[in-house]
Amino acid sequence: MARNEELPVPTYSTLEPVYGDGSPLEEAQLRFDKLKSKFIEVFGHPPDVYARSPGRVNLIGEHIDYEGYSVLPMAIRQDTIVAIRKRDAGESEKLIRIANVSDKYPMCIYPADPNQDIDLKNHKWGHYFICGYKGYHEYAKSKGLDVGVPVGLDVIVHGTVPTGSGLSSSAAFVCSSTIAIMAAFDVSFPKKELAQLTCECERHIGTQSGGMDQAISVMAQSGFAELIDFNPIHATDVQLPAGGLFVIAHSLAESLKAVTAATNYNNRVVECRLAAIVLGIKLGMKPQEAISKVKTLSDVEGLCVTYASSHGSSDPVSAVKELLKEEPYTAEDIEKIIEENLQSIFANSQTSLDVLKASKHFKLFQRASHVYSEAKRVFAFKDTVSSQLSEEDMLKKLGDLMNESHYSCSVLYECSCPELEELVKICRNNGAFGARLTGAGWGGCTVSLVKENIVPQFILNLKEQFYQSRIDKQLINKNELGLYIFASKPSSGAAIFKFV
Ligand code: NG1
Repeated sequence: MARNEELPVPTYSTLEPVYGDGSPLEEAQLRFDKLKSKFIEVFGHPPDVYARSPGRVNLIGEHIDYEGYSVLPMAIRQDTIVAIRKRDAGESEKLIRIANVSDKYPMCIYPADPNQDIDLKNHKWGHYFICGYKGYHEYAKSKGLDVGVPVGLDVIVHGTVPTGSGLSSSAAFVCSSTIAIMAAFDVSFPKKELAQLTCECERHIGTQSGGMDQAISVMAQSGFAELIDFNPIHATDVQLPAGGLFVIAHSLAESLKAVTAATNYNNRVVECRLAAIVLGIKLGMKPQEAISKVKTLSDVEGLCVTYASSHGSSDPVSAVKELLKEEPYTAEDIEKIIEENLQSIFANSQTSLDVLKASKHFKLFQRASHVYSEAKRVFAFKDTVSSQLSEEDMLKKLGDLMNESHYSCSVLYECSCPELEELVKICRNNGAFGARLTGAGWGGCTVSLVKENIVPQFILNLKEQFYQSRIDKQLINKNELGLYIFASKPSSGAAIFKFV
């Protein structure tokens, strides 16, 4: 049997294979009906095809995918659906018109030119669709496919993944857009190619994303979390222990990743690259060699381990402790070590140059310590899940690893925020085995591992201790609480729907 990642995204003619039965199916049916009627109302025709892609919660392995390390997320049931109709070459308007079922998002109109630049200074929600559009064309061309002359596309979107929540609403949107475009053009790629291609698509928005979110959104299997490896992309099913559930809770601080990239997300990507180059040089590489060859911390892990083993350890963090200083480095400090000016290293990447402009110092020790220790925790988590421990001991051990991960994200990687800290504390006080921020951080959600039989009480307690004061201040509406706190089981990945 072909491996999951070699298969194309499945195409269904009914909703059951993805949405199951009962109320989830009824809800989905309503969403699709609404999409279709809105499509006809706005564009005068029904859509040709629909694609859906889910959000995800990352259980462990934060900010290490772009350093080449494996991560362990699971897909959630919330997803983005994109309905699309390709206009005929003869139809006059060569425009991409993107509307949304929600009135919060006004229609965005773009030219059909796949080589257009995305105006990053003027952020619009429709840009994420154009990421998929550009990425699809680049990839199809690189594979020698005839993409024909640009034609107009009519598109309507409906998403249920809360935005800015660390649950990957952006990847759900980029993946569903790319898959809808492919389906509209009658093209299909295996999931592993699609996972890589959609990751590159999303970089058009200006974040130097790793590939976790797109990989899980495309490759998830219902009932399993996935251990995702990169270079090459590969997903291994991970059966989570019975008796525990993951509860996702929103801190209500919105993380605007694309807007804050220069000081937050991309800043960390640049700091990791600099830490890796400096480590490479301290471990014997010539500066020029390190600059040209070392892209990520995983590239110098071998050197760090060799160094550590000559000092009685096998842990790359011990090399970091010996070789990097804890005080933040200035640009001049680093330039002295690498014998090159920082601008020239990143000359090909405008988003990295933006980071340099926005940063006065670089915390190389802290970032490298986080990445190496977090990478180890992912495998410890995976090993614990497949160990012979009793259910209770297993859940405790997994919880401890989640707590350690949060500490590292908060203290070493500094991607937490006061609201996340408050919420994590409340989750732990109410019986979670472990609780941590999930996703990029700086706002968004926490994920807690909770004994299944206390989940309803846990949710009630969080409502009282975290959300009630926010409801009183009218930050959220009490009827919408289910959008901000919910338990989730691993859901299925992307799918295409063609109804006859
Ligand atoms: P979210 O939580 O979707 O912003 C981001 C990156 C991931 C990963 C995590 C941190 C994108 C699309 N996703 O996720 O690749 O690096 O942060 O672990 O940029």
